[in-house]
Amino acid sequence: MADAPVTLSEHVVSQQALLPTEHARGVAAVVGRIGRVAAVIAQELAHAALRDRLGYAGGTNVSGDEVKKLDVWGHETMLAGLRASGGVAAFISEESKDPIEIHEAGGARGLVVCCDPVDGSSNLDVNSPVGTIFSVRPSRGRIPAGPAALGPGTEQIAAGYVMYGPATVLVYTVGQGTHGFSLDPETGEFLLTLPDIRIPRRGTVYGINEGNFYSWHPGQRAFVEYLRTPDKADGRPYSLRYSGAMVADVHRTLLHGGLFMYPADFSDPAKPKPKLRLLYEVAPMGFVVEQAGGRASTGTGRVLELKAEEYHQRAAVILGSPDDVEMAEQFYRRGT
Ligand code: AFP
Repeated sequence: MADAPVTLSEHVVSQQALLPTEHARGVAAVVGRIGRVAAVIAQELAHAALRDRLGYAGGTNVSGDEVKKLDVWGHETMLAGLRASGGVAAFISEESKDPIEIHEAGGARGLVVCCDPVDGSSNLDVNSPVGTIFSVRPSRGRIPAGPAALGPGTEQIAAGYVMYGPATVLVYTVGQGTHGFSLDPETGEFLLTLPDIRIPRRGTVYGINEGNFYSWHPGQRAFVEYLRTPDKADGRPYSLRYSGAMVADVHRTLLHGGLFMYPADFSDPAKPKPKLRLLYEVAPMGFVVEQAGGRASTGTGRVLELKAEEYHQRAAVILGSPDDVEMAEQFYRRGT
């Protein structure tokens, strides 16, 4: 008889031994809780059009994005879930300018969670994939706990994402490989379907918003020109796939290899302007991809070594198959 599938809760418990002792139980509780919140978000997304939950809430968030009703609802739902986990000392969310301190869970064991509850929300009105991205760090007893999130991404002790697509998939790491689960809509349970994901060394697909081509760094432009120049023996041209939701583009890259890139806007070379947020988009995805054998770079350095100076800081990212990311860095070094 086939073995019963491993549930997310069982898997997280089995990973506890790999975590620093003081955080093992807290991380298991937080990741398990994010899985439960994700199942609720998946349900809400499926019913959103029927319940008049699509469209704008009015106003913009701290990053200047127009806020959707589901962004607000996702933030409140995630906050309630993390509060209930009992282990979260601070919550940093795309939808809140300042960290939300949760005093009852302070102390050395308290965790800081950075999260984009509904990432890619501009896809919602056209029924295309969206996601949740999360990152967990130790607070080390700091009060307030929020500033503990500003260290380099190497301080993350867990990270992952949920993709709400044809199926809902949760992928996470605690620093010992990257593992994927599919939501069983009948039971609300996430079941292990992608154990120990390994990204191919090189891919055949790249994902980037090519509409921004003329505002990129010259090395970035030269690299994309190279990817689309035919050379059969070298496996080029690469195919272009881009969904507008980082989670969907990273998930494809993780499974099939290749690249996801969101480079900075270099229209003013003295002041390059990246778009994606470091704490709850770039750093957690960097951790997940590295743990699957991939690489995550800014074009000139490792993403996980970037330190944030503020909570909603932005960073450039080129992530994916290690050989492809290495190639991108070579073009940045050459500059053309
Ligand atoms: P929204 O949540 O505002 O839709 O932004 C999504 C996102 O942060 C990320 O998920 C995408 O990769 C990226 O922005 C898409 O940005 P462009 O629309 O500029 O390509």
